[in-house]
Amino acid sequence: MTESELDIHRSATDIAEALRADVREGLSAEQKWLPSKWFYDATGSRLFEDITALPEYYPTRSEREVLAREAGAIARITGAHTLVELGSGSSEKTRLLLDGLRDHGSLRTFVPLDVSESALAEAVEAIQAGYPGLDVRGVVGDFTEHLGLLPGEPPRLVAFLGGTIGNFLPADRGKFLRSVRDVLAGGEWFLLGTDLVKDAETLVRAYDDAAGVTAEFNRNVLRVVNEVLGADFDPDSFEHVAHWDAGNEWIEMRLRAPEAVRVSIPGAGMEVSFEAGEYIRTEISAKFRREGVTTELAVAGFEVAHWWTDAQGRFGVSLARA
Ligand code: AVJ
Repeated sequence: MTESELDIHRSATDIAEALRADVREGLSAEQKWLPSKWFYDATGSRLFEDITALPEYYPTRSEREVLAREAGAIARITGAHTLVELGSGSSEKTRLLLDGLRDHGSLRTFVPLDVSESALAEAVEAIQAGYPGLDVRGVVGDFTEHLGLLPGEPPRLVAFLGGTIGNFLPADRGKFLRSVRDVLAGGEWFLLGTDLVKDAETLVRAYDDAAGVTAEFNRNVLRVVNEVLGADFDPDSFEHVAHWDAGNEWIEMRLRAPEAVRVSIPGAGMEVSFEAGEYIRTEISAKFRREGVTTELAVAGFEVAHWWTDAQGRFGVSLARA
């Protein structure tokens, strides 16, 4: 892996600076919170890969079922020359799309974008080895900030898979969808994966697995804050909570301090106190309904051309035209 193969929009100082700002804002709020993107250092990215193999975590398998079934159709409909994947992680499901586009004969460039440099570097290497002749341009960056810098020749297909759209608060979601629409020309494509509303038990189990992998993933954000900002969180003392908010139709992950504790975060110049039972909201993972997805895409300036789900109706994939 040579450096020129990764386009890095985030240096170590950028990262520390951005984390410091988020920690200062989120941990001084009345209801403490941290953005979920900070889960994904090398350890967190690996833990997330482990989550996707858990028996309780169905979204990855459900989405894969749809992509395996529809990749050929997606290639035929879009005829994309460039596949851009936002938050690509290991790019494992992307292979289904790459295979479809390659077999169709239109694919030239693949642009995976991810905040995790380690996950991206691995993915770029693996994809390059598996697809000789494909121009792979990895971009390390934050898809909320670096969308305008995407390379690749049109028509492009931007894929945002895994249900990661659910990690935005509703207002940010609208802005994000708009920003995707704004970097595309009319007639280009957006492929969006959305986890769907279902019974609470299935949902909560997917975010609170018996083996405790999701709990470790959740606590990893405190390890990241310790490492980058020199904080003295005791991650193991915080309890993992996965709460289904039926009103908002989202899963909320929390880290709960069972006892009062004071934490020092020198890199953010702050001390943070927790009362017994007080928690940090570390992630929301919104669940969707077909009508809601179609409406939100329309408001952002897309037209939904296709809607597919897995056989059990657990996960939805929309193909929308800009
Ligand atoms: C990959 C962001 C979609 O919200 O389901 C998995 C992350 N969090 N288990 C999700 C996650 C807890 C995941 N996304």
